[in-house]
Amino acid sequence: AAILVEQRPSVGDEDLDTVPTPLPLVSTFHRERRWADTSSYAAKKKLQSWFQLSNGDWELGKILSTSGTESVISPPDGKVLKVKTESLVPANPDILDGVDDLMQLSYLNEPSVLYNLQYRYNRDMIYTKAGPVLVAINPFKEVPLYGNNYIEAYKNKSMESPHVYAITDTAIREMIRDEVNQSIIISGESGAGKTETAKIAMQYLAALGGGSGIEYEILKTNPILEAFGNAKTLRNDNSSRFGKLIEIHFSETGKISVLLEKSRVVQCMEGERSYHIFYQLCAGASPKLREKISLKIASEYKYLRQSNCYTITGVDDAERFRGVMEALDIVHVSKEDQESVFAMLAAVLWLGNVSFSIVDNENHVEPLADEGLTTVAKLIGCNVGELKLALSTRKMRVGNDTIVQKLSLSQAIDTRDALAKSIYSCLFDWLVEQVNKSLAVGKRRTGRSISILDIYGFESFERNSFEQFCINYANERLQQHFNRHLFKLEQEEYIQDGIDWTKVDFDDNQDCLNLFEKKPLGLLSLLDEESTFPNGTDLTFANKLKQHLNSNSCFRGERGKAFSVSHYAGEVTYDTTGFLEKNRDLLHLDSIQLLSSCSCHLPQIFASNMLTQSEKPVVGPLYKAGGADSQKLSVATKFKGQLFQLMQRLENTTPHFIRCIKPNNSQSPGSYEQGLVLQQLRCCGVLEVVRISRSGFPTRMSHQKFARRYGFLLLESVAYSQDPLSISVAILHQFDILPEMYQVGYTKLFFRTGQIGVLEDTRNHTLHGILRVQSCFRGHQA
Ligand code: AD9
Ligand code: MG
Repeated sequence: AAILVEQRPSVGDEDLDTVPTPLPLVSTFHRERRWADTSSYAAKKKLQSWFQLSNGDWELGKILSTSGTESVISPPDGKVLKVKTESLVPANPDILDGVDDLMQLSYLNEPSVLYNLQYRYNRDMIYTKAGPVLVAINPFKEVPLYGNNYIEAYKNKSMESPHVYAITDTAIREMIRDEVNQSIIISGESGAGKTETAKIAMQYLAALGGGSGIEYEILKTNPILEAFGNAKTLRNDNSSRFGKLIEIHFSETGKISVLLEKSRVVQCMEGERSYHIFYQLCAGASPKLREKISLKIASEYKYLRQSNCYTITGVDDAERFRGVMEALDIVHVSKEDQESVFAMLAAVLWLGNVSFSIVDNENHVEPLADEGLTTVAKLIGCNVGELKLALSTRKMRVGNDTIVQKLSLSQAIDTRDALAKSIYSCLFDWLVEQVNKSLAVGKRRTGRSISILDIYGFESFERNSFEQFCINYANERLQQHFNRHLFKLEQEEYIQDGIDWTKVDFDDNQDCLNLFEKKPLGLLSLLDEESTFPNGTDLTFANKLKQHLNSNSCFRGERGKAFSVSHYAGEVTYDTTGFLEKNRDLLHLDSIQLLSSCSCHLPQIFASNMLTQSEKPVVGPLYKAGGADSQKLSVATKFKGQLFQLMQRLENTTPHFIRCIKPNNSQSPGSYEQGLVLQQLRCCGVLEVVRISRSGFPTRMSHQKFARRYGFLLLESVAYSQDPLSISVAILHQFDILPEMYQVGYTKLFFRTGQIGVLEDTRNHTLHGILRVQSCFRGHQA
């Protein structure tokens, strides 16, 4: 080493001592060692290698020499550094820079993957394959990758670089080829680009539909769902606060199902916003509409004022409002109904302004009979007295008697907020129903479908509450679906079909799911149990968790009312403040009765929907809170139920996964933070996927299907009496598919990536030829 260093006069030994000391190996690296023996690699000096800076970033350097445990390495800036030999990670040759599938990398380690993605990202190639998974890095700017020319190119296969269009195209082809429903599952952190990606996939489907299809209609309804279901958060100016599954039935009808976070209506954090539609309405309503629904400017409303944020840079709320009205026209919501929708929104805003005063020496309260109260009554169509009563008392049944209980200030506020939330969420459900109805007009639901899932991403904030708890639980389930498909099922299939295969480990998140779902001692059960106790508080809930769950390795009790969960994507600390209230989400019968007595038709519809909902026989724990007359499912249980339904729908489809990655936390273009990207890659298992796909056999087909599909391509006619396997083998020989590229299982043939392409091409060409001949023939006859 000394000799080499001396050859560079500008660098002395002192320099070597002051260079940043590379960090020790990070724990995940034990895995990658399997892929490369670093010491023998480092011995081949002059090769490029990765070393880690003290800030954790990786840098490329040339190995100048290696002596035992130390190596001398020279990064491009001309410095010379001494590093621990074992900390070096082999780099790929330049020729592999920016490969479009990570499977092609000779050295598959974290820095190489990070570098490859960054290399592409810097050139606006935001999509990269990781075996079967598409990795999409949010550009935070417009990139020239979309539109009709691109769609055309992917459609006729003249373009093959990784793209959402390509994945969508594959889904369509597989749907037709295998006659199986497909799903495109888009995941990633908040702000990573899921919703945009879903729209891009829809664009492709819409273009294939030829411009009149259901996909266009769905695209056009987007402004409605985004206005009512998205909001500005600290992570994303346009954050979806609902999970969305768009189901497109070919070529019949589409359907959208959703799960909405409704607490945002009444509270949100500093710097965030409530749902876009409130601000759009306040900014964009015509003077006539304003007068009709007694609308003021956004800052007049307490619900909107609390977070101190009214606008989003670069977004014109008034203009968006016009877009929403157009979209409502498109889904055939009449002008009259639209006005009712806006009246309901105004009612929600005015409800937030209702305030209370103490009326007796037991601290019972009544709402002030001011502008807020009278306007709400006018907007929903009830009289002020009834509204006042509904917000300050609660009827309770004791034995056969009904007694009227007066409310304290905090009870009254909860009642008011619960009413506001339920009006909003009923409104949202009603709109989704209108959208679905309009999509279903005159169409029958048969045929195959493609579903696109865009669900809120994993969230971890400074302070995490009930909403994050639900969202992260949903993501945990989704992650399991991903794992199951890409690892478990894949490997099980190999083993079942008897092919040679060494098992690859993957991170299973079953323990974490058990922590949530186990009965009776899981997070959800304990939450529901505590919610039914009249004296249950957030603190007693937290204590109960610590008492029962401390032995679970995914759980950690924290100080006070907090606890932590080790999610697949990292540890999150939850603050239980507000958990019970949000989970109970009581809407007392008094409020429902109030709505049903209103003269306006939307409140009536809402009330009847709520009643039928709570009367429905439901599986799962029902509870009566505080002996009140409300009987319904807790929010968490309902959420879990909806989630299970969703997963069940997905289970019956062939999934295609898109992993969205957020390259920085500032929503700005051109910035790529290695650490942030790495953490996301790790937690979504991208590296493992590549490893397994590289060593595995991602394409498979039963002997029968293979023989049927390609048998006609055989040059020598193999007797048709022959069994499918013999025909298959004959095809494999004819096309010179190398023995290491496939395996013959008991029932299926397994292929390494890219093998089936030649066969498909030949088949398509041949078929095309045959069709042409046929149509010529018909032409002659005619
Ligand atoms: V959340 O979980 O709903 O909070 P998403 O849905 O993952 O989140 P979203 O799709 O809303 O994120 O993307 C955030 C922002 O990134 C968008 O508003 C765009 O400004 C930006 N973005 C994302 N994808 C693209 C893209 N392909 N091209 C350009 C993009 N900009
Ligand atoms: Mg979104």
